[in-house]
Amino acid sequence: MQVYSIPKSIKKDSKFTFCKGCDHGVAIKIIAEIIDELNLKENTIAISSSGCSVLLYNFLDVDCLEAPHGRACAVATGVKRAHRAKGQDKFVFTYQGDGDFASIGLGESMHSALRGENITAICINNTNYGMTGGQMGPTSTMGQLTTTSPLGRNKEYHGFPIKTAEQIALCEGTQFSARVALYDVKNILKAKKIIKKAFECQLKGGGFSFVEILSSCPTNWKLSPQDSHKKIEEELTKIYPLEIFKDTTND
Ligand SMILES: Cc1ncc(C[n+]2csc(CCOP(=O)(O)OP(=O)(O)O)c2C)c(N)n1
Repeated sequence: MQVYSIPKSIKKDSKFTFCKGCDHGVAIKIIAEIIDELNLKENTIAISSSGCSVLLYNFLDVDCLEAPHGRACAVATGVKRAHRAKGQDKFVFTYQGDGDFASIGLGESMHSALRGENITAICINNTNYGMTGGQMGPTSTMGQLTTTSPLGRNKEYHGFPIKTAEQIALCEGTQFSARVALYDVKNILKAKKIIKKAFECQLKGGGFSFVEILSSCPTNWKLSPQDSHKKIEEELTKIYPLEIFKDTTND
C-alpha cells in the first residue's frame, strides 16, 4: 500500500486557503516534491507576487519573498545576482499568475528571458485575473465571459490572447520553455518531470527556464472542479498546446 507523505518542503501546519478545486495546491505540492528530490530546500529563494500565487509562502517551507505585482522576475534577477556577487549560488524561482507574468509584468518577464537570467519562472495560467474577481486577463480566450468582458472576449475590442510559453521560447536567452496541465494524474506526473527539467536547467546554468501551467479556476469560471478540468482537457489544450517549445540544455 502506498502511504501518502507530505513533502519535507511543505509547511506541516498549512491550511488549504485556495478555492475548492483550484490547481494551485497540486502545483505547489509537485514543486515541493521536486525541491526535496533535488535537495534544494536550504538553498532556495521563491518569489511570488500579487494574485492567488502569492499564497505560496503559506505552504512552501523555503525562503520566500513577495514582489510587487508583475515584478517577480525583476526581483528574482536582483536576488540571484546579489547572491552570486557574494559567491553564493542560490536556487531562485518565481511563481506567478498569468496576469502578473504576461500582462502587468510582461516587460520584466520577457527582458529577463532576453537577458538569459539564470532563474526559473512558473506561470499559473487560469485565463483570468483570479484573486480580484475574474477580470479578463492576457490569456482569456476568444469569446470567454469574464467580469470585464460580459459579452465575451472579441478580437475587434480586446485583441488576441498571448501564448506565453511560445513567446518566451522565442527569446534568445531562454534555455527551456514548456506548457503543462494538471487535469489528470498522467498530466500531473508529466508536469512534474517538465518542471524538474526546468529547475535542473538553472542548476546547470546558462539561461532562463520557464513553465506555464494550465490551471483551473472553478470559482471565476463558475464551473465545478470536475467540469473545470474537462474544460482544460477539451478546450484549453486546443488553444494552448501542451509542449516543450524550446530546450537547448543539451546543445
Ligand atoms: C500594481 C497593482 N495593480 C493591481 C493590483 C490588484 N491585483 C491584485 S491581484 C490581481 C490579479 C492577479 O491576477 P493573476 O496575476 O492572473 O493571478 P491570479 O490571481 O489569477 O492567480 C490584481 C489586478 C495590485 N495588487 N497591484
